[in-house]
Amino acid sequence: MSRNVLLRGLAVLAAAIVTLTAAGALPAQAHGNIQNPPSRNFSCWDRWGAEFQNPAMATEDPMCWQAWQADPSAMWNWNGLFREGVAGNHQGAIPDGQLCSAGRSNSGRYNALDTVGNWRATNVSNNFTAHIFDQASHGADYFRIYVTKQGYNPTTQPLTWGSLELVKEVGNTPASQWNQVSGGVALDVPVSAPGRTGRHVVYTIWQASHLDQSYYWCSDVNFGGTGSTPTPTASATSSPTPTPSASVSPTGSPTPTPTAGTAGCSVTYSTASTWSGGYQGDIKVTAGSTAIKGWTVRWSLPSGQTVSQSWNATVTSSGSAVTATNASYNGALNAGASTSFGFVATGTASTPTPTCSATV
Ligand SMILES: [Cu+2]
Repeated sequence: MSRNVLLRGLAVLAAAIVTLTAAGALPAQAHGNIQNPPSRNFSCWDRWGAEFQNPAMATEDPMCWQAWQADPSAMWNWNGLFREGVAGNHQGAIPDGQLCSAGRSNSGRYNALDTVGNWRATNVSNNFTAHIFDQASHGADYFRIYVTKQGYNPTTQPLTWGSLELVKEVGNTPASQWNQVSGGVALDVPVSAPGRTGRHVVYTIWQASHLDQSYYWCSDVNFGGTGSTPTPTASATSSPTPTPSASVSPTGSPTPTPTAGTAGCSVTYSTASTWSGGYQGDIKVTAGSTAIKGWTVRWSLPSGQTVSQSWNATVTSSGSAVTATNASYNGALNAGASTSFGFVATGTASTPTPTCSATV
């Protein structure tokens, strides 16, 4: 976990204490989650934890909004979505339609994650990498990663065991074999889910090794939804070769500060998390003093880096130059309003200076 995330966590914790109405809503300390493609509750925490009472969420991100309204502790405890004592009989323990809440585990804390609707989805290619974060170095007896079959529509159908296909199994993997990262250990699991396009759910089961403790995560994905580059793997052949190009690189001008009285848009960049060989960046777009209809953000990557995944924007790259344009649902912003998008890139995190242009 990066310092940014830790600091945000502290800010969120402070907010939680102020607004705490139910006991037991403090974050648990030592579990984990899939951070990419992010699970529903990790994603909602990541995007909205610092402003979970912002009413803009109701229109910008209604599925996260309903989850926060139902039980904010499902997001504060993004790392605690597990059951115990299942003895490997996951299908017996979790009824159809309750897969994303681990069968209404933890006294129903996570029930809203089962709600059917248009959850924000992460754009992935058919070969992608599952990035799993384990704060307590539990390690894994095994992982099972399922992806829904082509034809299943997560925006209108409840998730059932019959809608899933097991596409990846990982055997016993003690924490010593995971990557050491800030705040714990992490494992990158290559996943192949051929023959799929559009919206799907990735369902990950992590059988932790310290107890009979099983974690269940629903990640919303969109196969082939962008021009983002494929997840880099040794066998990838279609990754563009980064070629430093002064002519298409951003100008490197300082990040504009959101200022009242300025038309157009401005951006702020933050590194959400880092791990060995990659990092996640978040970019917040804020409209100026007038409403805008769409936005384009440009920045440059250090030589050799590529963007492998993105969400809430269409991200394309040409050499080291990256261009992100708004998704259909987050282009229109009222004066002073903000939205954000994210991406995963290879390499070591740097601090880019994105620029923003708006259509009005
Ligand atoms: Cu734990």
